[in-house]
Amino acid sequence: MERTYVMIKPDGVQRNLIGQIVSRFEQKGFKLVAGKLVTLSKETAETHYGEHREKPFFNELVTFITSGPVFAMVWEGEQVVKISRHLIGATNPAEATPGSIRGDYAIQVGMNVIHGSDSTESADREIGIFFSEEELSTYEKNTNVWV
Ligand code: DAT
Ligand code: MG
Repeated sequence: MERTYVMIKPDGVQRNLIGQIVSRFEQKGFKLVAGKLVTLSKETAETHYGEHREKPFFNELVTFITSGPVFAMVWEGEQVVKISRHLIGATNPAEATPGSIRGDYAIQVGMNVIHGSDSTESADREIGIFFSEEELSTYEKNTNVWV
């Protein structure tokens, strides 16, 4: 079954949005496989955002993402990577549709509340950065047949 890496950024944690955001993924029908509150080191942040190393906003991004605890999660389900990106909304909250997480909770592109993997390859890579195999729970839900 497909898995994705989702991370509530320091602004989302500080603004008490963990519960509401987790609820959206639960209500959609996805399964929580792992979750923890963690403060990223500079090295972990630079690895996670490695694809943006040459971008002008890279230093600002690393400073922000390491500024306080993030809530790191792994969610599982059919097409969870693509559907999570829809739940999350466009990178720039000014373009994110109302009803999406960024559309409802964020204003600035630099502080857009949440991260979600953009492909199954990114998901595998990012899950590997943040979680060990033992931290990923394998279990069945009785609602599987309905959702
Ligand atoms: P996403 O988080 O939607 O996958 P991304 O991978 O292009 O977006 O960028 C990673 C993060 O970097 C993004 O969530 C916020 C920040 N960022 C992107 N573009 C930016 C910009 N033009 N100015 C400032 N921060 C930016
Ligand atoms: Mg991205």
